[in-house]
Amino acid sequence: MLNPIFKKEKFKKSVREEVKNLFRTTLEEANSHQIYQAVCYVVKDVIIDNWMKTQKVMNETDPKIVYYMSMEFLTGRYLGNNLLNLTAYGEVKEALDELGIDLNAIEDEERDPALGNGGLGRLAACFLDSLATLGYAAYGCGIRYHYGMFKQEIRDGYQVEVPDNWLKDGGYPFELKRPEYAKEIKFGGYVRVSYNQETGRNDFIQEGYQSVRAIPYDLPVVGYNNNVVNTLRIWDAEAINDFQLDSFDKGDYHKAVEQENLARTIVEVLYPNDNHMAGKELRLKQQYFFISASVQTAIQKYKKNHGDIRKLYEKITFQMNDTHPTVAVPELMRILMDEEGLTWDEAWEVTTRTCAYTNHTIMAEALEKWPIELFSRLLPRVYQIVEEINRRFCERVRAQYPNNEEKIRKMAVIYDGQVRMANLAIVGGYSVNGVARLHTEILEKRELKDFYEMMPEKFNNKTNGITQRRFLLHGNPLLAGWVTEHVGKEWVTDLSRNKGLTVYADDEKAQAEFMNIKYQNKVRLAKYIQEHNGVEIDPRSIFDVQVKRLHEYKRQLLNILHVMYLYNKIKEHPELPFYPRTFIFGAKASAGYERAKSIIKLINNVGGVINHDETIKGKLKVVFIEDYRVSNAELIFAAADVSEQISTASKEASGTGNMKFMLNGALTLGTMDGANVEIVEEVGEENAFIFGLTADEVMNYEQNGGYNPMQYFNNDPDIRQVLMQLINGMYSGGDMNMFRDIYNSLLNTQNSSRADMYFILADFKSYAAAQERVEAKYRNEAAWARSAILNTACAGKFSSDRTIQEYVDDIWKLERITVK
Ligand code: 26Q
Repeated sequence: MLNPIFKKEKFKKSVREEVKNLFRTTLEEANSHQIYQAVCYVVKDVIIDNWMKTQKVMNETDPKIVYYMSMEFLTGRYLGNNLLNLTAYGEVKEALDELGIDLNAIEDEERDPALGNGGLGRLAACFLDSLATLGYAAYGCGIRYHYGMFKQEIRDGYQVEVPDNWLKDGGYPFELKRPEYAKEIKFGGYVRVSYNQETGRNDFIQEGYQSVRAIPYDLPVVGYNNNVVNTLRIWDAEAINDFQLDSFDKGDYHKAVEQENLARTIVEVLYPNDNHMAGKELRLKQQYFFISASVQTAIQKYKKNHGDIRKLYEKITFQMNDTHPTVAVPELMRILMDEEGLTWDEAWEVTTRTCAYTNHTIMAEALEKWPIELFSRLLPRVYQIVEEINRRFCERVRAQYPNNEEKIRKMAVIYDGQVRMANLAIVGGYSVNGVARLHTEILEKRELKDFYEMMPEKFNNKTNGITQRRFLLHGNPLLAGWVTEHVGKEWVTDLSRNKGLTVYADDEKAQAEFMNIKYQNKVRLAKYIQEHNGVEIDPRSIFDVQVKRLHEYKRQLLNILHVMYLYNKIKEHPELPFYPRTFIFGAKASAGYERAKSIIKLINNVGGVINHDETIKGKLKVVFIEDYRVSNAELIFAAADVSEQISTASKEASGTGNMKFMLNGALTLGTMDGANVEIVEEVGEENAFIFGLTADEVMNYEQNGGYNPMQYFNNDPDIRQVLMQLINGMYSGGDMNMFRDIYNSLLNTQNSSRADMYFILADFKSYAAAQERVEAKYRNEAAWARSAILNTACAGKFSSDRTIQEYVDDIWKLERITVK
């Protein structure tokens, strides 16, 4: 049911009013940004009504609530998505049309909130969308970074990081500051123990600490067509600068200044590391800051309506998005014991029935470990609790596995001077899940084998998903309309309906329509690339796309080396048939990741040479899309023919881009890694291009000390030619050193067991052969169209609605709410 506010005449009047109130100007004189803001405020009015209604229903029906705790929420823009979920997009578009305003242009005025790095942060955003749409009570808990993921500019082929000041000119239109829910967060100092006559127990009192005030800002999470509005609560920091220091420090000017500093720095910026642990003190402060605030809030809310804190787990679950929020375990223990007066055993019972942990990686360099010195200095009371958790757990391990120190070495929470957050999360929670079937198997059989053997009941798989509302309904309106024509509108909340498209896979008319829509989307992307990158590309060429964070394990390097190889082939054999191909890249490298940055430079330089070589008659193009982010991702997925998912098998826990491409009818070119395995299972191997070593093969090599890439260099002239071109100046204006580090990483490094750690040369030929199958298939338009339709048809499993329902059934046990 359309809210009357969106009736065209009413809506137009409201926008006029809003422009007048906000900017003291008329609609005719307002600029696009002002109109964008006015439209947001009109939409926000509707949302706030539903928000309050949802709150009311929650208060009345008292459902169990999941708190999804995450250092990252990569939401992307709000306006378009909110309009769609309110089912008002069409009406608003028409109303604005009548005013001579283009809704797309208005949407483009919105900055992307980029409060996340990549997969993990975007997953959190998809989950919130599905939770609200399915009608489950949920809070997202996160941080209001003042600077999100940096903006990427490419200058002379190099990545340059530009700060992302997403809050500049007056904050964000959809957020709501809630100062009345502020919480105090304490850092440092020491713990004084004092015997309490009344309780007969010790009190633990933190003294000499510094503190900051955590202020929540709420963002609405609008469910699709169901009046539900959940909350994403992100915490900002303010100084407690009224000099109300605890009694020991009265008048301590120096300390007051330090506290101001702490407040200013703590939420200043998102760490731009993806799949890599930065052991920085400030990062641990950020973690405790938002976790303590969120846990305090959850307990306070629970106590409003419930008497017995021992039953907290009946109404609350804390889902920890990777180990980053794991300090929730000891923080909950602390509050239950020190503030609520529970015994250790009582508090442990509650905590281990409330907390649950999702693992997103097995890569050693991403596992969070904190030096005891740092952890105990920053969080003295929390550290005491972690020590006791560790002591009791080791006791259990020793009882179950006598004389087996190997078990302690692997499973202890504190070991070798470090607090191991994954172990803490596993021990302190009731659920441990991986994010794709293969990934969970690797956790159970290898990485977390000892834990799995000791507590198999905790382990489960939840294959990731994506929201079809952003990545098809919003991002690809043409295909969304086509799907609706063929299977009805229900796919928007039930993606399994796409299965109904299967019968059209061989239908000539359907194939032509599908391919025409893909073509229109390729034209749209070509225009974007022309405008933003100044490169002209041919929408009739095959669009072969790899967009994701830049990481060696994701193997953008394999892709670009293969492009260099193709270029050699075309130059040597200009007479051979070659179907025109455009290789499209988009990727940010972490600021300190030098090799990743060199790979970006290499991609750009290869593009620079190939794109300007007239002799190859436009057969090959390479483009690097600057500043890959949620908003341009929507355009990119819609326009892709080939989805590059080429990680070293076993390294990519799931991948979620792979699902977005599939939904938009791209064919996967990938290894048997992460969720690719399940994608191929759904769509059939004949509708994808699979290549390369398997996860078992890779892990076996690794266990036996690696493999020797030299054999490929010595025995394969194509590979040798491409590698030599890294150091002969061909792509570096004669500079033989520009790409030498990349070359070395693949070959010698004095130590062959650390050469080509991601098996690029081992997989090269198999990849090239798969690429030939891509070309052969594309030449047969009917065959390609058939496979493309089947990809969209078989994407149902990969809706985050399905994923969330599994979390609800197996882990969270929530009941649905209904609003109005
Ligand atoms: C840790 C400590 C200090 C600083 C930063 C970090 C950090 C930050 C982000 C560590 C890891 C991340 C991000 C990880 C991530 O995005 N993982 C991806 O999660 C997706 C959702 O499950 C999966 O699909 C991807 O396979 C996985 O790589």
